[in-house]
Amino acid sequence: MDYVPSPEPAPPAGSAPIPVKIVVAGGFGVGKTTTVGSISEISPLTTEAEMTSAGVGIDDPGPATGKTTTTVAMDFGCVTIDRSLKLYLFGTPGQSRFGFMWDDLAHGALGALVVVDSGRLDDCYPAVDYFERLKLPFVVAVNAFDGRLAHDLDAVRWALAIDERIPIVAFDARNKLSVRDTLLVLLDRALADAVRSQHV
Ligand SMILES: Nc1nc2c(ncn2[C@@H]2O[C@H](COP(=O)(O)OP(=O)(O)OP(=O)(O)O)[C@@H](O)[C@H]2O)c(=O)[nH]1
Ligand SMILES: [Mg+2]
Repeated sequence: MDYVPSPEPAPPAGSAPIPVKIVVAGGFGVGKTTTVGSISEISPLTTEAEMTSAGVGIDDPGPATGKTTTTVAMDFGCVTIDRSLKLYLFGTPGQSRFGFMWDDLAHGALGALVVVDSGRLDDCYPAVDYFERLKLPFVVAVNAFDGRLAHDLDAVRWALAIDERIPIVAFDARNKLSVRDTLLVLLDRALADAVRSQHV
């Protein structure tokens, strides 16, 4: 008789989903707050402050975003993936002067979504580098501003020297399903890393 694997045991009726912390990180103005807001099933907590003339020449969000505010502490939102899993999303500030907050926000996280704007790769390298050094599972999510990428994914991987084992995907930060699919890639990645570490 053929072996039939037993199905995943369902969580006991009424049990709460397991909470999992995910960081949404990346450079200035790449779409982190938008990402958290698109998927969150609660009204996201944001800490936006008006950008002032003091940031001119320092904070450049690119020509076309119409960006007038920036995150000064964090974004927070959550999304239930299924009966057994609920993700708590913590968005980082993007400006490098708030970099000291990243360690706290990454503490205890299962993984990170590193959001990238393919038109401003210079701003994106530090985030990739940070998570490589932290050894936290991460996925590089290239935000297709206005539905297109300034460079294709292979070029972005090359330019940011992203290891071939790190997944890189294109997504739309304003689209809930696109953000969900990207988070699922991250969960797959984190699970694969956890399984691999059990076998070494
Ligand atoms: N056209 C377009 N605009 C976008 C997209 N994603 C974000 N934006 C806009 O880009 C700007 C920056 O988005 P945010 O989500 O605030 O970026 P952020 O990474 O949180 O920015 P900081 O917190 O300041 O680092 C906002 O004006 C958004 O409305 C996109 O996919 N397409
Ligand atoms: Mg933000």
